[in-house]
Amino acid sequence: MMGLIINKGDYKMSEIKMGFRWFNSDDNISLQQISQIPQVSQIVSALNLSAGDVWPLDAIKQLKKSINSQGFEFKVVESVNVNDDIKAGLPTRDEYIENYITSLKNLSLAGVEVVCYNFMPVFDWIRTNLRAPSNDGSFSMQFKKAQLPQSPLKLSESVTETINSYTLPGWEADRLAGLTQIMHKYDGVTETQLRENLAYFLKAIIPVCEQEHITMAIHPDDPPMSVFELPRIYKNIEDMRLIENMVPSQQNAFTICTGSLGENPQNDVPAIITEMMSRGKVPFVHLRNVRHLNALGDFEESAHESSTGSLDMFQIMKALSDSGFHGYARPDHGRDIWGESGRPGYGLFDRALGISYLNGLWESLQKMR
Ligand code: DNO
Ligand code: MN
Repeated sequence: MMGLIINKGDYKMSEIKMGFRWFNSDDNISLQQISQIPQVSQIVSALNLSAGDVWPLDAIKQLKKSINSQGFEFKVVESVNVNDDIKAGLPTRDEYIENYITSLKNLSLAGVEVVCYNFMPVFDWIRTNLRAPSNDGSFSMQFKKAQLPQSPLKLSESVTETINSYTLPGWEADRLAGLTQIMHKYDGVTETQLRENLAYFLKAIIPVCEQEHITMAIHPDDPPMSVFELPRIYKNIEDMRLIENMVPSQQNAFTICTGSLGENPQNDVPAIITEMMSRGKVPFVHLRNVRHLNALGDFEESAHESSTGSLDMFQIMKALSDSGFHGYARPDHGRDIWGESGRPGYGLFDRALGISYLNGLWESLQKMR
């Protein structure tokens, strides 16, 4: 009879600390609602500040307090956005880097361990349709290269119509007003130059991260290709190796976003996980599926289940489990289902379904070990 008792400690050789992204005072979802999803221990959040502002310690502590008061930990920040002057390598970058360092020190004082950021010029992730209807009455996001207009302003007009009062990151009204000017900052900035600018930034901040025990986790470019003729430098495993070598340090690491990398059918996501895990470079993962529409890189965001998309989520979870993952994870974008129509990709229902599915895969993998 004793043999039937499964001692959790026997199979817990890997551990996934599951989180949920929460947009703080800008979110229509409450922490209490999130606390009703089984097995979520982390809130992944950020202060709603402009890229380049210092994150004040008081405000961080207040955010932490509200997160802790619902029984969650606040160990992962997403994102501390990098000002365009740093990405474009302008002379003003040093001032912004100083601010960034102050923010990192304050985050460390509040117990934050992982900082997710991205190095995409001008925009964050981009889609050509934020609310494409499916036959079952759900809505999902799509990217079709041929539908990308010449000008980003045209895209913003067409996509913002569909998303109530929410804007995509990087598409805020005040930024759009100065968009032409921001785009001009990148005149002549090639991929090589952008890489040099990332290296400059990392060389300044990673020694501080080593002291403060903060791991930087860069998020892939989404989609993993150049858009609006802007350079993009985290699209595949080759790019990741280049970023790793800019500053060899355990603190210079990656957010592996299975959806963003997996949008390119050429990217073998389980292999990327296995290689980067072998060097301890995966503190944080975003888990989501995508459905490839063709070989050009067009895609639609599907539900998390393998059967609904092009990625094999079992093989992805297995790669994490087999390589001894002990980090933080969260479901990424979901569809809009059951009449929900809030922030694109970040509704409550489909992400909660996603977590339950991912946790199911994880439990089986651990018990089978
Ligand atoms: C896309 C999303 C993004 C991501 C930011 C990170 O896959 O996860 O919103 O959070 O680009 O800086
Ligand atoms: Mn992601």
